[in-house]
Amino acid sequence: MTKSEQLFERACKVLPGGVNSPVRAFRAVGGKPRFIVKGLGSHVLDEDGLEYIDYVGSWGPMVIGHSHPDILKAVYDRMVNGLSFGAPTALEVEMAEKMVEMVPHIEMVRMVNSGTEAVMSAVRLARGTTGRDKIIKFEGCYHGHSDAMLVGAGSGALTQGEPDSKGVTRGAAQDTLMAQYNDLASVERLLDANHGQVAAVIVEPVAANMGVVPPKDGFLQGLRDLCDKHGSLLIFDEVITGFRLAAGGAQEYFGVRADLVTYGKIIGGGMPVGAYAGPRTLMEQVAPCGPVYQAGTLSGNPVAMAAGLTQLRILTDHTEIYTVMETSARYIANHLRESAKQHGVAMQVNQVGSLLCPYFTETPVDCFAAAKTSDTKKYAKYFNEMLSRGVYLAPSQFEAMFVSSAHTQKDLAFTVQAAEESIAALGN
Ligand code: KE4
Repeated sequence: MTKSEQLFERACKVLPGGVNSPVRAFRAVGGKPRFIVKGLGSHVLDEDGLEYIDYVGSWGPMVIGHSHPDILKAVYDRMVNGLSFGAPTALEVEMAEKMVEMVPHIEMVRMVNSGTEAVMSAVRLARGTTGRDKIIKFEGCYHGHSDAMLVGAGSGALTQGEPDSKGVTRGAAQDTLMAQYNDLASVERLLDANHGQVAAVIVEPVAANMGVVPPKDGFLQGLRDLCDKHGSLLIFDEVITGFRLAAGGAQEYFGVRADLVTYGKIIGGGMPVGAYAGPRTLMEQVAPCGPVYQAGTLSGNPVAMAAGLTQLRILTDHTEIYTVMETSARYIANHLRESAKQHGVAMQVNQVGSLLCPYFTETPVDCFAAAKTSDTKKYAKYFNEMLSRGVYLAPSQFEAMFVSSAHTQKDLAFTVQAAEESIAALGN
């Protein structure tokens, strides 16, 4: 047995499924997860000394690569003076000021500890400020595991084969309405049928939990217009797209204003951080200055702020990173398409900014129903072929490839060569 296999055997005795988050268990792709000991730049090393080019990047946070020296130094310098106080620190102020500086249309921020917590809190704020109960989300979009969001969810919930989780009560789910991504009519029907009852529409500006599905032209602006018409708030869940598509996230990238925005991943620099943000009129409704309660022992943790703030500062000081990442992602996408064509493998490749995803289907993937036509068994074989060649992809068809600024030309060339060989192997 390999060291990873030995660790997984032990893990399964004390951790549900041997993991602390379902998608890590490799159940959608078969085989056993690799236990990682080190990350540096675009590479990770597992317990058996095998090295991989990493396109998971902790599911998005590692946008400038693992173990960036400036981030490690900031964390060290902060933690030697104590890890957590449960009292305000200057770093939290600097972090919020930085986010307000980078992101259009936000004036205030509240830090939390995960994307789930950010979404849960933003939904409560939307309900509290509108006095309305219902929320519209999109089938196949994932917004974390709070009860109201585990209805028709994507990401790990999808591959579990039980999109609606056990334990979510009818009461918790009844106010969550389901629309179809890239289908404005499905949203309008729900808004009309629930006139005056919809607090918010929550959307991933790029759906990155059903693979990667970009918004059709006019879709996001259409949501903005529908929300304005119906007095509902528009929530952009930017846990993945925030600070990744552009310094100002999807609002900047697509030029569409959201009322509330949720964050995670990149703003923690690899540490557990989430946040929700918006205009003062909404955010001042949050306790202690308003009636919408939300709290957290480790919210704004100074060590996590040191990591996240350093990463944000690097992104704003080097905005060329965004062009570099998009160019790298487009390079991989184009080569995947060429290899699939060369070997007669049905493949669609969606790419937006530094996010991309290959689907094994003849159907262009512009919605959840199309994403589900992908041959997930073929994805599993492709995943394992790539893993065996030293390229670590998301262990599920319904996730994204995360390209970072740390992926070098050598990494890209290696990746597309491995992909060409892996795709060729699919044909056999
Ligand atoms: P967390 O609670 O996992 O920090 O964030 C939840 C969340 C919210 N919104 C969006 C758009 C998200 O993508 C996520 C979490 N993303 C998944 C990856 N698709 C996390 C990976 C995992 O669950 O282990």
